[in-house]
Amino acid sequence: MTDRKKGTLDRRYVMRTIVAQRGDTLMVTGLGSTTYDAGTVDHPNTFCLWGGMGAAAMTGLGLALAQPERRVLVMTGDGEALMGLGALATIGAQHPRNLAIAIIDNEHYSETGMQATHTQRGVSLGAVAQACGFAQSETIYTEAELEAMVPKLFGAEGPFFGVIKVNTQRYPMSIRVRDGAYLKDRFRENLLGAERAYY
Ligand SMILES: Cc1ncc(C[n+]2csc(CCOP(=O)(O)OP(=O)(O)O)c2C)c(N)n1
Ligand SMILES: [Mg+2]
Repeated sequence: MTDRKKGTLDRRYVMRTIVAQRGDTLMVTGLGSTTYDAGTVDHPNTFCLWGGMGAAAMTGLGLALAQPERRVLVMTGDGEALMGLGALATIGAQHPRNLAIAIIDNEHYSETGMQATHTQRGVSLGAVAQACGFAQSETIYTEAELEAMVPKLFGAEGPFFGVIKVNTQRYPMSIRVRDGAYLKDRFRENLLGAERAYY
């Protein structure tokens, strides 16, 4: 199964559209661009990995298992997801109902110079997730499809996997808060309260 159509969606439009409906969802963003995209809509309920590659899905799984009453959404890039592909097998096996993963798939490693990723050569992350036993997996290309997918990211029985094909537009690599320890503490404190956050 291959994804041969080209993405035309704008990644920042995608991020804004999804975040606008997040409610109290806990979000994890992957390294590089998804963290920069989310930075434009920074939120204490967002934990950004920023520079750690291949760990977003596993971080989301841990959070989903630790917080079964909360919805958890991981938003990361195709390159980042490809680096931690085994995570999808573990998520399929664990089957957390409260976890969704959205891949911003531009078919490139954009931050490091736009090298092609495997998805440009026909690897379908959506098909991998499906084969790993995710409850649902979809690959989308259009605004209408995005509109239909957003409620599923926040409400469909998980694990839900959404591949969002975007264009190759690059944006400034900026992050408002650059202190990783602070970002971690802010996320924990917001989630657990100051009493429990540091035990
Ligand atoms: C272990 C590791 N290897 C390599 C890098 C360098 N690196 C930073 S961003 C990036 C590309 C990420 O690509 P993708 O996840 O597709 O994000 P996007 O295309 O949206 O920028 C790479 C290879 C890194 N940060 N960590
Ligand atoms: Mg990419």
